[in-house]
Order: sequence, then C-alpha cells, then structure tokens
Amino acid sequence: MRQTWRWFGPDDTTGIDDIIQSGAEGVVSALHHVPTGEIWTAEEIAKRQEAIRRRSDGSPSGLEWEVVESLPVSEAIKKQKGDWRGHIAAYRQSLANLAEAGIETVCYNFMPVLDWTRTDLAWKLGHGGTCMRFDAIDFAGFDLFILKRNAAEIDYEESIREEAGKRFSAMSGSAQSTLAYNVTCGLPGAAEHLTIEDVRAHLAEYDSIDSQRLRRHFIDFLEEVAPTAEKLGLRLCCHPDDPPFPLLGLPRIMSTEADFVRIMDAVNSSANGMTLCSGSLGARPDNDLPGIMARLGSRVHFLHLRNVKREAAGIGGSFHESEHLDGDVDMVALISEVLREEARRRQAGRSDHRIPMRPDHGHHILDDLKRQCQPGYPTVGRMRGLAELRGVAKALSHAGVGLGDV
Ligand code: CS2
Ligand code: MN
Repeated sequence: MRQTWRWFGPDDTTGIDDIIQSGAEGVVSALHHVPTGEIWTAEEIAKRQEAIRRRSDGSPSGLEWEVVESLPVSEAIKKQKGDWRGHIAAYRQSLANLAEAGIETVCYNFMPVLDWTRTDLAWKLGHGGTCMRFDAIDFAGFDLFILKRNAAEIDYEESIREEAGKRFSAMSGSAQSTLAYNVTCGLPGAAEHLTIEDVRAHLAEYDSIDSQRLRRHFIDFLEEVAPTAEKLGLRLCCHPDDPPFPLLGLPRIMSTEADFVRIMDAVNSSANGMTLCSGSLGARPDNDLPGIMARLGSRVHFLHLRNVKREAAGIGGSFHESEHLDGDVDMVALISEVLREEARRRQAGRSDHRIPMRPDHGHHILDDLKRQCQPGYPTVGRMRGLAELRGVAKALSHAGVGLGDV
C-alpha cells in the first residue's frame, strides 16, 4: 500500500512538516476554495503542488500531491438542473488539467446534499480522547423536531419517535443547536456550512428524484467523464455513502457492494473505480469488507482505512468510529485482501500496483485535544491509525507469512 495523508491546504493545522514525520509517503488534497462546478486551473493546481513540495523552511519535502479528494460533483449535475452540462464540461477540463500536472487518482462522491453525517463530533471515550458518533435517536430528533421535515414520521418506528421526542425535550437549547450544527457539518474543508433553511431548500429539490433517477443521473455523468479520464490515464474512484443508508428521505445509491457493481458494470471502464472506505461501508452489517476487496479489488483505486463499532443490530442504527484495528471491520483480513490484489497487479504488470491508502479519520487524543482541526482529522490520532495499519501490512508482507511486499 502507498501510505498517504489528507492535507486540507495551507490553513490545515497539520502541516507538511508534520506529515513528513507521520511517515506518510504522499499527499491527498483538494482545492476546497474553488467553487463546485468551476474549473480547477493549471495555475491553482501548480500552486498546491508547490505548497506540498516544500517544508516550512522552504526546503524540499519529498512529498507529492498523489490523490485528489475530492473533485466535487455539483448538485446541478446530481439533479440535472441549471447549468449541469457546463459543470460536466468544467469537470472534464479539471481532469485534463490534473492529468497534465501528473496527478492520476481522483476521488469524489455522489451523495445528495450532505457528505458524511454524524450527530456527535467529539464523543468522549473511556480514555479521555474523543471520536465521532452517529446516534440514530438523536438523528431522528434532528429530523423530526429541528428540521421538521414533511412526512418524516413515516421513516421512523413509533418507539424511535417516542424516544427521540423524550430525549429532545430534555435537551438544553444549546445542546439542540450543537446537534443541528453537527448534522450539517459534513463537508470537510468546504467553505460553506449549511443552515437549516439551506437544508430544507436542498431537500425540496429532491422531491421528484428517487434512487432510480439519481442512479440514471450518475450513469449519465460517468458516461461523460469516464472516457475522458481513461484517455487521460486517470483513475476515478467514487467514495461510498456515509453512513450507507438513506437519510432525510434523500436517495442514497452507493451504499453496498451491489450498488458499486451496478455502477461499475454500467460504465465498464477501469477509469470508473471505487474508493473503498471501510469505515463508511462498515456501518452496515451486510457489507463484507474483505469480500468486497477480494471481488472488486481490480477497480479499487483508493483506500480509506478506518473502523466503526455498530451499537445496534440491523441497518440504520447508531455507531461510533472505533480504533483502526478494533471495530466491526476485520482490518487484518481486509489488508490481507489488499496485499493479494497488489500481488495480482504486480503479476499483471500494472503500474498502479501500490494502492494509495490513507487513515481516514482518527480519535482526538493527546495534543489533538488542544489543537483546532477538521472533525475527524487530528494529527496524533491519525498518526496512531497510520502506524497501526502500516504495522499490519508490514507483518502480513513478511516473507514468513507469504502475501507479497507492501
Ligand atoms: C471523507 C469523505 O471525511 C470523510 O469522511 O472520507 O468526506 C470524503 O472525502 C468524500 O466523501 C469524498 O468525496
Ligand atoms: Mn472515507
């Protein structure tokens, strides 16, 4: 695996100097300041590349911008409204500019309105650190009593509605505002933070878009961009829904292995690939992560390794982000499958036989608790995650184990 690290750009409180010390070999970044739908120009791309290549004292960092996360797909494209064709043209131009700059892997997602969604961004763990958590009851409370979404009642069983009602009325005003803020926070690095009014307006736009129609829009988008990406030698990789089930009545179409198979078969190009995010997919008990890697591995272009602990049976229940090696995803089995896929690629002579991987999220521990950072992106917690993951890969690729080198 190629060990990478997400860097949000010059304002990130984890600097390039820190990334070097984490042992990461490459950088994952995005031009968050460019409005979604506009072209990433050669100049802006070069500027970010330069920033990644320098330590704070100006000397070479030895790091390169290796993966784009994300080149966002606009709401206009997802809904096929407004200037969506112009946005697709801009997307293709951005891909061409990235290819010209030597960047080959581009992650994005196709979640409507909200990216990742949690109810608690700093849930206290037994050891004093914090993690992110999704509480199904709090989320229902947000939907029913803060957002007051039309017909939200039918999405929740009576027992959940009752519990959510009790819990919500016992919450202080400030706890209610924190919940609203947390739920609408899922756009890491993006300048915009959605207000409740914004969320209502966005939801209304999806009134007539069901999952079938959203999938059609997604395929239309891929039919336009995947051939371009293939010609340019790029690998597109879609990130799964997080959490991987419908929320707020919105369609979610990239939540399971079958969803990925459907989309990858519909536009059958190696440039149309997957970001395997074990934490996102792992929030559902029917997603078998090592199996997904074994079956879809040849199209996995980027790995997000993290773990979750599901707190309830079934789909749609509460979960929290656990330690990287300790949760419901069998991380050792997953990494073994990654190493097997890399061995197959080496044998086939593929140049992409080291799959970029980054520790996706980490617990806020030690100095992280005193520093400001994007929720889920602490320096020390991620470094701990990376160290543990690297240890597993190193051990599994030891000659005595016989799975091939890292
Ligand atoms: C990320 C996602 O922080 C995270 O959970 O894995 O936000 C990811 O960057 C996007 O969904 C990719 O488009
Ligand atoms: Mn992820």
